[in-house]
Amino acid sequence: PSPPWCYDDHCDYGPSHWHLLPLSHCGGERQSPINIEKEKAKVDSNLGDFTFTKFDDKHAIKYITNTGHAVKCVLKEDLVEVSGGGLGHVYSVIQFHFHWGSTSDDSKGSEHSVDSKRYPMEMHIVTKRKDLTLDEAVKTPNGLAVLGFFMESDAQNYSPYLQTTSTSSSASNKEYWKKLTDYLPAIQNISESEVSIDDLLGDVSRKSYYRYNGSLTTPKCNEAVVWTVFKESVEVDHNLMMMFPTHAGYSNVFRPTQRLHTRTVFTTSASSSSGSMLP
Ligand code: 1SD
Ligand code: ZN
Repeated sequence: PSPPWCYDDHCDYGPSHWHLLPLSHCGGERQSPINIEKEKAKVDSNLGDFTFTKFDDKHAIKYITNTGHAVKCVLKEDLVEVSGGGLGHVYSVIQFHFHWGSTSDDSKGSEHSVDSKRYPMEMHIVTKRKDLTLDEAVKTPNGLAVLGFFMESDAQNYSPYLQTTSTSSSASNKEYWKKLTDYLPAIQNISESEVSIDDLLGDVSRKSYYRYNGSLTTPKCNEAVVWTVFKESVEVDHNLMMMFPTHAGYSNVFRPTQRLHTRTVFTTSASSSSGSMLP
């Protein structure tokens, strides 16, 4: 078995040593996460709308688990799907999970950043090309597609002094996040849950996003991921968001920013989701 890795360089294999792990790709040149520079993102007209199948299924989660690095919701196989969005293949959702910071600091926790802005949490919906096995997919440049959503604390909006730069969806999802986080204290033995991906995402726009070729953000960092990072963030009740570091038993579970090297980040064309068209 592979030696254990961690996020804080307090074990033998912290992020700066992940590339030394057996069969690791972590030292490659298409690694994730990255900092996305808005000005440098290239508009790609192929980045159309996604089709989300069964994202509203309240019985899609098979179980919820604490992996020691993340809280992961594993879905029933070949049920929930994603296509469109310039992906060129049908992908089935395997699982979704979260990366977070700590209870004392809302300024970090996400893996990606946009113009160096980090968010307190990021949700990853991990999907696999339907025509490949998982073994094949992790060896194929577009074998996996991960959909990343930033979570933003609704507490920010209570302060008249703090202005958020991104638009975020309203907290219409609070009851569902409560449902999910209610599971956290007993996270090791969860089997059923009645919450859908749509419930958690609420009314966040899924039309505006960034696209780039990258990797898994955990060892062995396979360079098999087509990344989608959505521009609009999901607003989550601050106290509920804090349940993750509180109950999981660890904080700051995000990989440091990786170099872009020769890659290009693509973007959907500027859309109506932010900014007013009025004079
Ligand atoms: O961090 C996850 C990891 O937990 C695992 O789920 C992997 C997929 O097998 O994906 C990575 S990530 O790249 O989606 N962060
Ligand atoms: Zn992840």
